[in-house]
Amino acid sequence: MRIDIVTIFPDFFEVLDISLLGKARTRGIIDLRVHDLRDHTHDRHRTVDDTPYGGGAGMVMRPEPWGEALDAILDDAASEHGDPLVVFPSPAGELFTQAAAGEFALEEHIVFCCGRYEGIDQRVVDYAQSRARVRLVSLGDYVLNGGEVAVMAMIEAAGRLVPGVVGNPQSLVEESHSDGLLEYPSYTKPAEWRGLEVPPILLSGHHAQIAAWRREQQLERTRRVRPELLPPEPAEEA
Ligand code: 6GU
Repeated sequence: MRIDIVTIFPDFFEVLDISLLGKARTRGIIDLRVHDLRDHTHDRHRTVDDTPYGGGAGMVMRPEPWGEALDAILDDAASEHGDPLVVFPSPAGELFTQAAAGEFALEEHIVFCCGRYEGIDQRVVDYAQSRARVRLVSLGDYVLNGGEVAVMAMIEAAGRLVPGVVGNPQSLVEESHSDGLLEYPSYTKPAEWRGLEVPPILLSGHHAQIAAWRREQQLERTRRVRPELLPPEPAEEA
């Protein structure tokens, strides 16, 4: 899988050299390339932003450097990688969910465009749409200063679903959101710690009862903190 990131803060992504994603890169499973948007400016101050048409607070990212950066990546990839997806992290986008992470993991080539300031000139999105499939994706209902942290989260969530990145595929099946519910609580040795005991059922060796207990824990947790994830209760008879 090829991933390109365009940003004014390329150093942000150095952490992707470490951990599971770093290993996937050295092993050639993920080909990740980070690009400095300012390399596509041509003025002495390497300007990437300007004041918004129509007025208002903040600055908007100018379209020209983005157009050049996208052309360079998409032209370079055209022969090698099929049908790219261009992702704009944006609080105005669709919600990034486990399902979206799973879809990203199936892509051959994703280009992440990290906006800063009040956003990117809308024509950049329109232009990208003329060359590739485009998705605007939000991490949640809060505002970050830029797309970098959001892209890091999306790459981590999608990257670990790419075959070969996570060692034991079963660990992907038994985690929060994989079945639409929150994960059950986990315990390891010692069986008693600071007066706190591991639930005895987990020490019983009764696999079916353990599975049933874990399921109940998942349902209880989900009801308590994320009831909107549960299927709607059947309506009462009149
Ligand atoms: Cl993807 N970008 C920004 N700037 N803020 C966000 C976000 C993305 N998702 C939630 N807040």
